[in-house]
Amino acid sequence: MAEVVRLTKVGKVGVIAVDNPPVNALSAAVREGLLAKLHSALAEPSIQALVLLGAGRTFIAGADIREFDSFDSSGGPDLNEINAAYETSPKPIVAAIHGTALGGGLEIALACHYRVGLARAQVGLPEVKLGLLPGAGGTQRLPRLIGAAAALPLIARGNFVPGPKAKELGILDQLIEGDVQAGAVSFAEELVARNAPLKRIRDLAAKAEPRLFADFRKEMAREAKGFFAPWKCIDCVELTTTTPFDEGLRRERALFRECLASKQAKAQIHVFFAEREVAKIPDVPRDTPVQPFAKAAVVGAGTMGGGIAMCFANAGIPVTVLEVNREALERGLAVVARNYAGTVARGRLTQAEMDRRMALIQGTTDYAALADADFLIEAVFEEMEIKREVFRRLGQVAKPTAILASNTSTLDIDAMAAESGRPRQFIGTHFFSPANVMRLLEVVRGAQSSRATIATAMELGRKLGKVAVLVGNCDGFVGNRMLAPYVREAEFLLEEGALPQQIDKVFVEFGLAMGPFTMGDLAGVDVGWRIEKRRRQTRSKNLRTSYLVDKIAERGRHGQKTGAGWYRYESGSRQPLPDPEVERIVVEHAREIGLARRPISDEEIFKRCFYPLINEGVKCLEEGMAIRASDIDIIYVNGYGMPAYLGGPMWQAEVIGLRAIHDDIRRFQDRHGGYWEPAGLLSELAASSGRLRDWRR
Ligand code: 3H9
Repeated sequence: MAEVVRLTKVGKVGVIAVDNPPVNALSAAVREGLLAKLHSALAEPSIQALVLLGAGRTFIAGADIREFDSFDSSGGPDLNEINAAYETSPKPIVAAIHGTALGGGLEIALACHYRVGLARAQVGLPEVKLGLLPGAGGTQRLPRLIGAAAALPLIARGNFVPGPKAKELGILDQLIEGDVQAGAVSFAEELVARNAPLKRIRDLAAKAEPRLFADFRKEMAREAKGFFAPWKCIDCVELTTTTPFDEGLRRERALFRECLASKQAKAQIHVFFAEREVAKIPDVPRDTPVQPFAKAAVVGAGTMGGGIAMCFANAGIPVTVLEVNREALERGLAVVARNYAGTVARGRLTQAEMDRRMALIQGTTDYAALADADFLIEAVFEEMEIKREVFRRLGQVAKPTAILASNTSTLDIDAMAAESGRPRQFIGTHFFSPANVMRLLEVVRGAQSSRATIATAMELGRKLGKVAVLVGNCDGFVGNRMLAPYVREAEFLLEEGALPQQIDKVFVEFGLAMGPFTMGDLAGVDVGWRIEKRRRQTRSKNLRTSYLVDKIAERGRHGQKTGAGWYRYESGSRQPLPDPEVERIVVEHAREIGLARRPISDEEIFKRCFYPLINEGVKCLEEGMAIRASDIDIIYVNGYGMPAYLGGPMWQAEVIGLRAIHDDIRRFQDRHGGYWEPAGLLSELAASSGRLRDWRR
């Protein structure tokens, strides 16, 4: 078997190369190899200095995350032991970074005496994104090297630093060009030639302004709300200013273990792997040819159309936006310009960059101007007749190879595909609002979408910086379909005795960005109402329907945009305020339908709303609307304000227990009948103690 760590000699320099594809993760075998090769090199008198590098496309991307389930029994030496051996080596060691040096990979580089890298190298301590902290000295060495102020955000946010910035910060001693091994070897030879000192970061003192940590904790309050690891990261960095190195290292490891044992880390690691799984489509192999998309078109310059056009412009793809008339077009493009100007004003975009992006967006009122587009997305009003008409026109003008897509959030993709006359080149691309901000893209597979069309839409998502999830064609697709019963039960609970603020609080405390009524106000009460009215047309008369939303919407309470919905809003504020008027409407409505309101517990609210959402997710899975349970989690983490530390609804289902959920659903079925039928797959897995995450159709 090929060695995962090799030692070769270039003149006086020993080169230790880690070769453990795909990312040189620090598996037990690699850790063993790193120590063994160091000992060999130290014992070899002709070697005077060492270079540590990674074979393949990365340096070392960190600990082997797959070994974390058996952290103490995975075998091989501990990373801290390896780092100590490298740091105390009497021969100088240079880490040579040509790709990513992440987590434990950067930690070992920090234990080396010098670091050099290519401009395209990336370094970082992303452990926090896995619900962890750097547990092999990263929190103790990086602040000592570059100062606590610079190290804090890198460790607590986990962002990657490109080579030139790493040089500027002092993480890299030198940027090199060309072959990384050759550059690092001559750097090492020079160290030997001038008898350079062995720079050991552990011996440096970390400096920090007195207010640094208090200020940074304040800065992180919102973005790290509910998360465990970022706060522990900050604690660890603070230790460098108060505690000797060895004691700091011990405390860091204790906190690392605390994180590793947490539910949050398990959920976040699940999300990490789920994000990688989501791109894998069983019947669309990775090498499926992708059609080039040099030019795009968007029909509709409303909120969604404008946002989608911005996505293309942000990715450097020219896009033509079509509207029915000049006024609507100009209004839409003005909103786009205002959005960009806001980003410029906040200092997050240069004026020149804004100008470049605006220049990529062309407006038109003439369908003929869309003839050269490769990918055309419809984002008009959510009405089937209007959409059919758009696709009839697009089918006529688009070039023969073009792919047509609809941004519908609920309507039947196949009905539109039929209208376009090219169902094989038809697909759904469901963006989430605001389209230029939200990461999620549901790619909706039509009955006849070709593999190339699917592969192209998934690739487009990646190009636009989205997480694309392939779903099936059903009402609401996956995300909104699951949301429907959650919102339905929330409205029933209002009738039975709860108020919007009580229900929302339960879900905010659970960790969601907002509860169902704040979400309804944000999306527009009228929008949900319109969808509900359409669904009523096909709903069995035996099923309970709430008409409460009609009473809110009919009063013009359409949500944030009208200053009132399920809440009221002060002028210019997005803060939902409980409204006595809503309470009056709710109480009056309950009286009218003859329901005696009762106190409702937070536990009932949680189960009544969240369990049907899970149940619907399981139905999506068994019907093949989602490929795997973890895809559904990705949808909720990226598009529905569920924090990664909850892992997504399907992950949560297993945390709570499928059996417990199933039994509660049965109990609700006895009490409320109707909607409360457990999904067949849920019953099956509950009975067999099976796992959603292992289930495939
Ligand atoms: C740590 O270091 C803890 C220490 O501080 C303390 C210890 C005591 N392990 O992302 P890709 C797999 S925590 C195992 O598609 P890319 C990945 O699942 C670690 N597997 O490639 C995928 O598998 P598959 C801190 C890993 O080019 C394949 O490699 N480090 C690991 O788009 C390709 O991955 C991190 O958090 C791993 N560490 O991006 C870095 N990493 O083909 C995590 C990847 O079966 N990694 N895999 O689906 C990354 O950020 C990206 O993978 C990277 C490459 C940027 C490196």
